[in-house]
Amino acid sequence: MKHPSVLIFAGSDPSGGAGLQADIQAVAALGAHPLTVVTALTVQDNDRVFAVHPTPAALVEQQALALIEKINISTVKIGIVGNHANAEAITGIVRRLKQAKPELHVVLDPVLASGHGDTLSTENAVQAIMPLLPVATLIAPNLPEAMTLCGGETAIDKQAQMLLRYSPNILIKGGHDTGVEVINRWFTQGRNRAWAWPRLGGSFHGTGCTLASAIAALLAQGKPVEEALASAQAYCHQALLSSYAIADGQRIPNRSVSFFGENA
Ligand code: PXL
Repeated sequence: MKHPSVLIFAGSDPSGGAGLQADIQAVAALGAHPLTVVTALTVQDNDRVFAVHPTPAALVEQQALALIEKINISTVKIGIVGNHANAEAITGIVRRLKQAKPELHVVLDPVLASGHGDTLSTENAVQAIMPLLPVATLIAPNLPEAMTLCGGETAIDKQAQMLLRYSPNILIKGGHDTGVEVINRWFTQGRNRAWAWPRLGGSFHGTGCTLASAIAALLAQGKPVEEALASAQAYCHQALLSSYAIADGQRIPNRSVSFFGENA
């Protein structure tokens, strides 16, 4: 029996708050192994993104091919892709994996901008990620992303219906809303569920990456989608409760927080 591996496509965040660095910590903390294909190098601190340099698409493909030819992939997690050519390359890899393993889970964090609204793509971010929507088995947008992906639609139920045309599971995350609770809504064929979490003060760098990677790590270990979503949110909440500051500004989720996997 081999350790379950999550194939991560993401950008490097030198601040260690978001992106690949966050993904590695979260996947490892929840008991899976992170395989990391770098899609972009970013220049940033814990608040602002100053530059994004996408990896050449051929190199994204080569990194992934070397891994998938040898290692069994339990789940795929996709963060920023950098540009459209990389999205196409990743889509090709995922389609190939799905041919061999149709039940493969693919978690897409459709990142359109950083927490501060800085761009994380060198092209129109929505057009860049479109090829990935139909290969995802879970799309997890925050509220601004859901609205933008759905052409300005503001009603969450309608956003979910539009996104369900692409993918069987949609998690619309309420972190950008106001109110004392953060409400995350899961939509799937035949079953919807919402989770409410106390809204914490302050702002955080890499919350979305942490959650999506935690979900992927749990799916990689065979957890059903609903259980993976519930436990990953509980873990993410713990990571935020014990977050720490490395400078003024956004705090870093503590992804090494001890977590025993109970559902909240
Ligand atoms: O949290 C979204 C995100 C994803 N990937 C990278 C990032 C960020 C936010 O800053 O820098 C590389």
